[in-house]
Amino acid sequence: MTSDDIRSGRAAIDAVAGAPHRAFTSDTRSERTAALLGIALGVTFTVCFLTGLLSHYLQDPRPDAWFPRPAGLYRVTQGVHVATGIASVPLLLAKLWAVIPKFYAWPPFRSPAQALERLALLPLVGGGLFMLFSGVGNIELYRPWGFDFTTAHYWAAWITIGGLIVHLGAKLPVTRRVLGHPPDDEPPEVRTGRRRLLGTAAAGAGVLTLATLGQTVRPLRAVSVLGPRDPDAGPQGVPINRTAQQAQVTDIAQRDDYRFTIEHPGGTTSLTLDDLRALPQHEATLPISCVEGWSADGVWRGVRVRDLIEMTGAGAGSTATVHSMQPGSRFTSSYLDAGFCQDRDTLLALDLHGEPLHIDHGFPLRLIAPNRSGVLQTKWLERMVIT
Ligand SMILES: Nc1nc2c(c(=O)[nH]1)N[C@H]1C(S)=C(S)[C@@H](COP(=O)(O)O)O[C@H]1N2
Ligand SMILES: [Mo]
Repeated sequence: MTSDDIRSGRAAIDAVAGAPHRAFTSDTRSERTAALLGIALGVTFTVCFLTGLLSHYLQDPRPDAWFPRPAGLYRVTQGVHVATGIASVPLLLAKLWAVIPKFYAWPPFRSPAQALERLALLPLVGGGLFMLFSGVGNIELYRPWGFDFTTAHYWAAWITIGGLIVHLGAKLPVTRRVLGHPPDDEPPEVRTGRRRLLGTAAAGAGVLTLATLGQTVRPLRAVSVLGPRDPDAGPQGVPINRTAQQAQVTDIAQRDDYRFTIEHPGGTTSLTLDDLRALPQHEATLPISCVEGWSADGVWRGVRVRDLIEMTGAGAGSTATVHSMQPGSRFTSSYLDAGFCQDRDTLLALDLHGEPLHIDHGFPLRLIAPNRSGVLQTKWLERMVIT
């Protein structure tokens, strides 16, 4: 390719891109708009990253530093994670729109520092687009990809945040300069143009957030056109993550000779469903808070884990792991540290909303405990190991 070819190619790009970007051709204008959008994105990305790290940690079947109270905390942090991710979509699109002439600026860099700054755009823009596309796809239950979502989303987050840190460092002086001096000499049409772009991005973020938050904030259900889960739709008024059939437990979960076994330091105890029902029953109103962004309250009734521990003679410092009869999958067991074991609302539930659990909600027995991600509320229990 000759330099003439490059020049004529650039002229063609300018001809196409020039018209929509007329309002952003001046550096000062694009800098101020880009800086404001950058701040908004810096906030949403950081909050989304931190709540995402927490969520990732709490999907580990054995998180060892977590606590049962306040009961609804995880529901809020995960709602914030999904909401900030969704609000980032229009912000990122507006930001790319505002800075697009810079992507084909020539020469691409003038100093090694600028080369580094521009290189960091690759993980930042590429990673950011990947995070939002995969995240939104996952909550919309649209998963055309062949990779494991959790692993890819987690590692891409670190790559994106690395790019963000370099970018913020490089842009700090510019941001300070453009925000420190209000542009009094700015032509009115520039200000109008910026207000329109920022207004559109903010409105887009607001509408998208409202349209998905209904998955977890019940009063917003009516406007929740994008959330695929209605928190009221499902057997017994609670959505289902994986059905008994999908988990291949339909037959074994309904066997007449069902026994729940407790292995403890003093031996093994085997309980029938009638035995479990004969024990003191307790009620707790607790949410299922799925990592996929939906959550729903349930009124659960069953046996306290701490009563079972006491019954076996194990001490109050005991920990417990519950196991599902579901054949091998990542989330077929769940660990309860001493704090969770002793919480009055940590139940092996037999009933939901006054009826025996629907088979898809974990009949005959499931774990339900406060401040916990949905993936750790194991269904179709057959065994508990106390140590
Ligand atoms: N054995 C087993 N338990 C499980 C799951 C599963 O796939 N298998 N899914 C978990 C997930 S991801 C969630 S969000 C909750 C959902 O509970 P629900 O289907 O009763 O609403 O169950 C959890 N318990
Ligand atoms: Mo879930």
